[in-house]
Amino acid sequence: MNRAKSEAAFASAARVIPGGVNSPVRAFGAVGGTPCLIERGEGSRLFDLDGNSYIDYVCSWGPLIVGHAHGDVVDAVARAAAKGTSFGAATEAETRLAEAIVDRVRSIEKVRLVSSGTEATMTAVRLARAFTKRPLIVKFDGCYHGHADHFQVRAGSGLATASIPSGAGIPESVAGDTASIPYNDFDAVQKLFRERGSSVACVIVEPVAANMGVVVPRDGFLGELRRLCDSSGALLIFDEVITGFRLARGGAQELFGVVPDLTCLGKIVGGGLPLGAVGGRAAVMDRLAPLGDVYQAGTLSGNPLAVAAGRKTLDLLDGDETYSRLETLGGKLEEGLVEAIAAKGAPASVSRIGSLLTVFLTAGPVTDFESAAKGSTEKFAALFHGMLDGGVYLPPSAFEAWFLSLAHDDDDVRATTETFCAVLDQVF
Ligand code: KE4
Repeated sequence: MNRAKSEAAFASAARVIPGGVNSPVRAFGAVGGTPCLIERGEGSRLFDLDGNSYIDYVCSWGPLIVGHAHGDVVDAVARAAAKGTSFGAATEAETRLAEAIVDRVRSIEKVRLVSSGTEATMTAVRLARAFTKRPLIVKFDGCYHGHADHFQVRAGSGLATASIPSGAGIPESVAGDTASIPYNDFDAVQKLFRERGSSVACVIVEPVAANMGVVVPRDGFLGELRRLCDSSGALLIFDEVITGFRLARGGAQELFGVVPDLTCLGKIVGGGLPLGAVGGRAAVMDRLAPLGDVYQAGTLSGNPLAVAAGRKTLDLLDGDETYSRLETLGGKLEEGLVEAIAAKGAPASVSRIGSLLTVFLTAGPVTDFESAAKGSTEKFAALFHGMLDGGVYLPPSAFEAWFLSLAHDDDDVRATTETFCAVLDQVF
């Protein structure tokens, strides 16, 4: 594929933007080569500056579950923009979106709108520390909760991709209050609570991990976290920035039947515009200023355009068929990939739940970050570029999820699996 215009444009970007990108995962650091600069998106496809078209499995890392440039979302944003882009004052639209979130997510009685998933998770942890008067955060290796200081301890996503287990610039005095243990490891979490339970403010967990690749919780794992938090007085925080409104109308907590104290949302809730949310029990949420003494603020929190995009996206997900369609399409894609792997006899495996999936270049099973990291990054790079040249845009990292949308169809799945089958021959 000719990507001359992207290469020239990326060189310009790199002169004024660190690494040429405004978020590290967009760089092709782990896979090599020059990132495609995108001209536009339409439905399930991206188009780069050179006019190349790709079936998109990044979907802006999850938000675009109804597809790129959905007419109803674009119209909603345009109508909101025509009335003004930001007021720094309350609007009814924020209330309507908050009501829509409360209606969908059973654990949320009150919700605060913010501008990113990181702000949501930061606020959730601050609330937990204030509510419990304890310092310790428990997270899981390979899970990613945004780039706030206290989360950058053996985190997934871009930190794992760039092999930066813990970011520079974070003093031990901060990182020392974060304990990171293996995901799905009952013994490790029970041991931690035996030894330090009285100091634990919260356990924050991706109810389905998607930042080490997709790793589903072992049976009973989320319930055990709930039990341990209840017995110790710690709060359970579900980071549903990826899973929220994707795995079910009420998120992963609806699917697994475990109720957290706080839920963090992002991505889909903003419909592709900057919006996150933190919600939960009123007794906890009411500690937020101006009611309480936990301070959180944001100039553009609840921005009218992001609220319009998010509300329209949630409305579009309300069709009866939404989640069965995503499940069916995800199942077809998984089936095609598994068949190709079996036909090749390749040491690879597919991990999927609903419209989230990952191809691990290791036979598996993959149950945590250590097993996820067994895949060859060199072979992943070959897979990534083979798929890209075949017109399929995968996340440029072995530690991310492939995202399907309602705009993907059977033709996309067929083209993807055919390309995958051909590329496997180049990889193995
Ligand atoms: P943001 O601050 O990027 O909106 O959200 C942070 C975040 C929090 N929690 C989870 C479970 C997340 O996955 C994320 C962000 N996800 C990454 C990709 N896996 C965002 C992509 C990027 O960093 O550019």
